Amino acid sequence: MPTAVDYGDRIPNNVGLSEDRRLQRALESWQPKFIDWWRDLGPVAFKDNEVFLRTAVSVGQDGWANYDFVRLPEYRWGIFLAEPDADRTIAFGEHMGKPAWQDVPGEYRPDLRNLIVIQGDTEPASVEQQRHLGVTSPSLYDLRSLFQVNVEEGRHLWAMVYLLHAHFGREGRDEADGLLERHAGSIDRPRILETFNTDTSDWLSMFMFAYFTDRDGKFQLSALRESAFDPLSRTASFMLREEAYHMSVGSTGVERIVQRTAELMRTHDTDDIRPNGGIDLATIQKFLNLYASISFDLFGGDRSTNAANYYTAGLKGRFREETRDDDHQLTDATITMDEPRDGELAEVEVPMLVALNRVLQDDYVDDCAKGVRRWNKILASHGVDVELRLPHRGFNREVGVFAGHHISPDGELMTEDDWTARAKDWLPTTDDRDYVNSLMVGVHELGKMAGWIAPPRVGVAGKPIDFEYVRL
Ligand code: BYC
Ligand code: FE
Ligand code: FE
Repeated sequence: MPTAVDYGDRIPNNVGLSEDRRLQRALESWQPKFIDWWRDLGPVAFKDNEVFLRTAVSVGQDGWANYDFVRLPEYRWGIFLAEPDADRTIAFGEHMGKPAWQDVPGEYRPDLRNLIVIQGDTEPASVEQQRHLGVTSPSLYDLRSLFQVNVEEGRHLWAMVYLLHAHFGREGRDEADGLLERHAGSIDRPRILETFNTDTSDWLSMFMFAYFTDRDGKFQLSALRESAFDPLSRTASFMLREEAYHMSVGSTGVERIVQRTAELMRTHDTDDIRPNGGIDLATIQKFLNLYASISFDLFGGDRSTNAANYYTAGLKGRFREETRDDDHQLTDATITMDEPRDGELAEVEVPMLVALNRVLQDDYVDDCAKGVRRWNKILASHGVDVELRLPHRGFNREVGVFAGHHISPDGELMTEDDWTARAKDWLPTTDDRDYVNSLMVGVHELGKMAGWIAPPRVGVAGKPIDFEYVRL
């Protein structure tokens, strides 16, 4: 299978699409639906401006992407799988040691299809959630970042649609259509996971989403990369390479806000920097609490027989499965986790197999904490003695063992009344949102930056920060 991407085809790919006419025709008939969807529900502003974007040109380690000016609707969305490993064997579960599957075993068809549909549903959802953000971008640099993330989420949709068309027959084609029919926030046909129906219409939300929610993408894709179904593994592998950039948009975005906030606090010697046009730390913490908690929900139930079945079948592994020195069967393994019991949080021992969503979430939380530490270093370097913190896992949860309980960001189990009375200190209020929205005035002049965020440290692909990333 070629490493280089074939841009000669209508659909760029490295899967030899031109050798499978049926599949090629099926995907070519889906393509105009995708383009219509992009026009209707993709970015609303700067629709036809040229944007300095990276496009994948190879799946090899070096020089896999190039940068050039492209109009968004003309972006070459394609199908790229990481290089195959002909000797790849299954790393866990009951089929461990056997060759990875190139096709879907009949017994696992419904489960695999389900996982692929759920993954695929999130990708266009995020584009829909972010569609108005171009209007209010704090700079041309940020406008480019947004569009880069958006086109790659569009490509991630292609990655899942390819699997559905190539491996799931008629049902797969119907599901591929469904991915364009559900919409973020729609009353009648919402996106499958609730987090992808929420409002992400300001840039503080955008950066928190890219930090916390795209990072769920990293961990879910890492678990799918372990899959015995090799095409899924290889496509997840390549998606992860793109994903790194999305998370960096989030982490540097929040970092730049924190930087600006700290500067304003020092200059004006006050926490109350709203009169100076900054986003106060209390507001940043509330948005952090919100996006962390709705992203914790994306791991599914803390106890999940689905997760156990996926693992045993070899469909979905753990983060970096091969680096774990256990039997990769987990029939006797246990973990301890906290959960609400008799009015308090208790440590309970649970078979690891049914707690795999929690195991993945543990790795995710460790990863989330790294950025928070970096943001706190910036605060400390400005002499600010307040720190940002990740909320407790049980805070504000709708899914899993904490759902229905009322837990503070510090992890205190409370009555509903007490929790509700304090919620305004923990989550963005209407007033907070109004204030943040009042700052969302697009800055699209060359070299200019909105006042509530510091400039980035470096530009993109060796270009200066004040480069014309989007041609106006
Ligand atoms: N909302 O056993 P349970 C990304 C359902 S992000 C609504 O607890 P399971 C991206 C569940 O479907 C990564 N429903 O959970 C980021 C099940 O329904 P059924 C996306 C939920 O199945 C930013 C029932 O509740 N990828 O890429 O072990 C921008 C009981 O389920 C939710 C994936 O998620 C929820 N939050 O785990 C762009 C990977 N949670 O089957 C992109 C694929 C659970 O009883 N998905 N339910 O009808 C999965 O691995 C699993 O489906 C989940 C749920 C981890 C999501
Ligand atoms: Fe994605
Ligand atoms: Fe992403």
